[in-house]
Amino acid sequence: MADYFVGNKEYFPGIAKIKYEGPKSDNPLAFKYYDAEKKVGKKKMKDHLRFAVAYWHSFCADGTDPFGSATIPHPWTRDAKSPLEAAEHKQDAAFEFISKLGAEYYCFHDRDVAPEGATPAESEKNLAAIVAKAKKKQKAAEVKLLWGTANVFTNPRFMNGAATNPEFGVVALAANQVKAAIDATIELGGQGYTFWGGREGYMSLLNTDLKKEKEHLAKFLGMARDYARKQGFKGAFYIEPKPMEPTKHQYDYDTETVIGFLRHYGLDKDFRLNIEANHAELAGHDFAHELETAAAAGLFGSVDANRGEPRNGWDTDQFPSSYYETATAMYAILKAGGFTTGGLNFDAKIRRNSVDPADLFISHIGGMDTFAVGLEIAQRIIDDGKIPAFVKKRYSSFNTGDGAKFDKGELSFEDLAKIGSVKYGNAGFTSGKQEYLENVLNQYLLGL
Ligand code: XUL
Ligand code: CO
Repeated sequence: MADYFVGNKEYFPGIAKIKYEGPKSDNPLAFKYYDAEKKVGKKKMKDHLRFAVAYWHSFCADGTDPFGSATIPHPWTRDAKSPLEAAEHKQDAAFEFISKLGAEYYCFHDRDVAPEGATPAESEKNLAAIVAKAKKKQKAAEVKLLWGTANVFTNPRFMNGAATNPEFGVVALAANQVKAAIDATIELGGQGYTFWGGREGYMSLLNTDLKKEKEHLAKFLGMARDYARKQGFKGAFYIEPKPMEPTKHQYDYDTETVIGFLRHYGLDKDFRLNIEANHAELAGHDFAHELETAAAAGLFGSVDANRGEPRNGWDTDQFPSSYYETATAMYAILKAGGFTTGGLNFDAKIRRNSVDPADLFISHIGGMDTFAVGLEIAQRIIDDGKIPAFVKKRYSSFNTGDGAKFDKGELSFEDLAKIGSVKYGNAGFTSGKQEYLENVLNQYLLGL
C-alpha cells in the first residue's frame, strides 16, 4: 500500500491498487475490461487510451448544485491550518487516488490546485508553491500532466468575460492568470494547454460588440501561444468547444465553428480541438461527429470523456457508460491515427448522492472499462474490415475515369455537366445500407 500514497496520510484507506480481474469478476473495485498492458492492434490499451483524471471534479466538486449544498465529504480539507495547507492535503489525496487507479495522467485548472490569494501576485505565489510540490509528487506517483488550464470563469470579476471582456483591465488580469497557468504547465511537463471559454460569449446582443469580442479572443490566444512558445513549450494548445452554458451563446460553439475561427485568425498551426462528449450533445451533435469533423480538418487533439443526460439540456458531466458511444468514438479516434499529445480526460463527476469514498473509484473504473470495450470494438471494426470496405466501395466511382479526373480537378464544370447528361442518366439508386451496417456493428458489440 505504501507504494501508492505519497503524502503523510492515506485518504482512501482500505482501497489498494485497482487490478484487472476480467469480465467475470464481481469486485466493484476491479477492472472488468481495462487491461492496461493488453495489446489492441499495435499498441497497449493504456497507450491507446491515455486516461487522465480531472482534478476539479474528483477533488474539488463537493456535490453543491443550484438547489443544495455540499454532500460529498472531502477529508483532505479537514485539519488544515491554511488554504495552502488544505491544497497540499488535496494534492496528496489526488496523487494517491490517481496512482491507485492506475491512470497515467491528470488535468487541472490553476484554481483547482492552489488557492486564490488576496492579490494577483499572491495567487501566482500560491500556484508556484503548489507546482513545486506537484513536481515531486508526479515523479513519486508516476503520474504525468496531460494538460493544464486557467479558471478564468469562477471569480465574479469574469462576469462579463475574460479575453472577451468589454473592460481592458479584466482582459489583462485574465492574461496574468493564463500566463501563470502556462508557466505551471511547462514546469510540470504538461503535454498540452487547454482553453475553455467559460465566459467567452454573450448573454445579450443589446450590450455586445460581437465582432470586437471575437477579435480580442483571437488576439489573446495568439499572444498566449507566442508567450508559451517563447518559454519553450512544445505541446499542443487545445480549444474546447461548447455551445452554451454559462453564456447563452459561446464563441467556441462547436468543432466546425472553432475550425473556422482558428483558420480565419491563422491559429490552426498550434491549436487543436479538445472535444467533450457532453458539449457535443448540447450542440446537437453526436460525439463521433465532432471527432470526425476535427480529424477531417487535421485538428483532432484530445477528449473530455463524459456523457450528458439526453433528456435534459445541461452539462451533467456523467461518467461514460455507453459502449455504443465509446465504440463509435474510438473508431473515429483510431481512424484519425489515435492520440499523440492528447488523451481521454474524465471531465466527469460522481452524482451528488454518490457519497462513499469508493464511489470515486467505481465511477472511474466504469469509465475506463467502457472505453476499453469501445476500443476493442473499434479495433474489431477495423480488423474485420466490412464497414471500412463498404465505405471505400461507396466512393469507388471516384477512383477511375471521369470520377478520378473530377477529384484531381481536371474537369471543367461544363465537362462535368455534359458527362452527367450523356453517361449517367440512371445514376443514384445505390443503397446506403445503413441498417445492414448497424446490424454488423451490433454483432461486434455482442462479441459474437
Ligand atoms: C466546462 C468544462 C471545463 C473544461 C476545462 O463545461 O468542460 O471543465 O473542460 O476548463
Ligand atoms: Co471539459
